[in-house]
Amino acid sequence: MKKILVTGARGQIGSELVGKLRETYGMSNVIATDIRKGDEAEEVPFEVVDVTDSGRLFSVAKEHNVDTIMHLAALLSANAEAMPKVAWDLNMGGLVNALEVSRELDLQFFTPSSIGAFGPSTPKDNTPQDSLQRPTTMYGVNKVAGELLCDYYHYRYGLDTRGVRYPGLISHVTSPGGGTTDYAVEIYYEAIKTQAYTSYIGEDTCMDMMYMPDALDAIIELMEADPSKLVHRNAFNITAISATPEDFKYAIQKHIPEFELFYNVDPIRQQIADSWPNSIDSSAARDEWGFKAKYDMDKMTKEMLEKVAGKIN
Ligand code: AKB
Repeated sequence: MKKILVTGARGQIGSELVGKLRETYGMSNVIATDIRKGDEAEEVPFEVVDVTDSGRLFSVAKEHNVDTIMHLAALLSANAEAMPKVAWDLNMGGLVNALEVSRELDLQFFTPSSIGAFGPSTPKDNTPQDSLQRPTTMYGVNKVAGELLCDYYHYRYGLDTRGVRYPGLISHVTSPGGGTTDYAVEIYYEAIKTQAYTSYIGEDTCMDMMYMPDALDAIIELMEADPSKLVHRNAFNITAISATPEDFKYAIQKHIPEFELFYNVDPIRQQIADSWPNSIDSSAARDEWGFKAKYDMDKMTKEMLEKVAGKIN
């Protein structure tokens, strides 16, 4: 049975991953940590940890006797572009601290990369697992450096590091905040609230997306995968849906025919989106550890609209 410490546990992925891990491995075997204190009613174990404080991270990991770190604390792309130095300090400083703690305590390690690790010179369609990575955003620079660092800790120290490149993640539980793909979550809330949405991403811009349950399953499946089958270790391309804002509109209109989509493009986020792939090839993840998404656009849209309506109405 695993004993897992999750950083960034109150973020978009962490707030759902902790519950899923507790269902799978037991309540007391998942230590949620975040820089933000939880509310009183929050389920324990929970510890306040700032990942840039390596001493604190080490002592919490040691005290709880964990065997795995899932390191999620990071700034997303648009926030990282607005605060590049803060992003460097948090995204790289936090990662190297989490890797060092894992090395010292010999822990299994997971951290996500992103489609943001690709850049304008990467092949845009069906982007291969191993491809040109010259991103032009601070987030992308952090993600490529992070992928390489995780590979380095594996080759240099034999650490069991694993990771995926996430597309935009869509969830009705916790909003993302500060990402380029956030429109794909906001659109569902506005569809329910006002039957209209103004997208800051242009109508023809295609990006990969995934519904959160698939994203969570991917972590558990990869961490449980037989290491002898893994040719890659970190930064597996995974995807479920390649879509433009117009594709979301058509999917939503199947349930809310009066839904309207308008555009007011934000040049900064559009430039980031334009530097990312239209679609990525996830065959390495499928072949090496059996990744397969369960949600396509229609299945996700039906569930998102039901869940968001249940929250709002
Ligand atoms: C973002 O938009 O920054 C993230 C990502 C694709 O990594 N959702």
